[in-house]
Amino acid sequence: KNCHLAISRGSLIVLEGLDRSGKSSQCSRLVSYLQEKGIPVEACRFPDRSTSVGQMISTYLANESELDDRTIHLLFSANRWEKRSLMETKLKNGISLIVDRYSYSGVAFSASKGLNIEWCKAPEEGLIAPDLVIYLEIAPEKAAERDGYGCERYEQLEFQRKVAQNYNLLRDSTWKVIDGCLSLETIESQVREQALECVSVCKKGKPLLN
Ligand code: T5A
Ligand code: NA
Repeated sequence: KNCHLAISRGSLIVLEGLDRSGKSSQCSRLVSYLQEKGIPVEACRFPDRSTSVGQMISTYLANESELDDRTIHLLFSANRWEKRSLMETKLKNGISLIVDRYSYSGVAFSASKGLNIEWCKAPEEGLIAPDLVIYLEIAPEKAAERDGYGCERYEQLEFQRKVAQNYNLLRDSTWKVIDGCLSLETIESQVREQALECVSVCKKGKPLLN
């Protein structure tokens, strides 16, 4: 009898969308749900403001410092690179990761300042590729009506319109688009369905990709 002792790997599931589209709310709901189902899972988010790079980013987002557009772009990317090996270890140990923003945010936001999109993509090359990207689609005008909008640097209507256009250019086969204007509960159930399917495909031995 064949004994496969290798642990099946976890899934890398990313939530993306405009500011206030509901990503953080859905990430925490999904993590709780998978935990209840006994699936090993952890949450992470970018920017990760807990590191020294993350603190520079946080200060910039709060408009408390100024940085050159390319410099802040590379800091956002560095903030993902500093978590890369830990993420790989966790995935290989069977832990699924629910990630609040990833490279797509990095490219979509910086490109909206007029930086060349290919230049923006370059430093992201070699990070672990997500198995599933859930994009919460919302009109920029609708997002602007939500609580807390306008507090940080990029939360401006004109800018968010450009970000939405750039996200559109980044869509690939890993993306599932969900209407972000539905109720929290309706979105939650759609997110669950997509996540469970993804976890089961990865478990069956889908390789980890860069
Ligand atoms: N950025 C980020 C870059 O430029 N480059 C990068 O590489 C990265 C990673 C900070 C900024 O950095 C930029 C993008 C951002 O501008 P952040 O820390 O993720 O990114 O920003 P936050 O302010 O934490 O989060 P967001 O503003 O994006 O909000 P979320 O997480 O999308 O939304 P959430 O869940 O907090 O919900 C917002 C409000 O809407 C309500 C919630 O209750 C809440 O009040 N809500 C709903 N209301 C009605 N119906 C629903 N379905 C709702 N879902 C949520
Ligand atoms: Na958030």
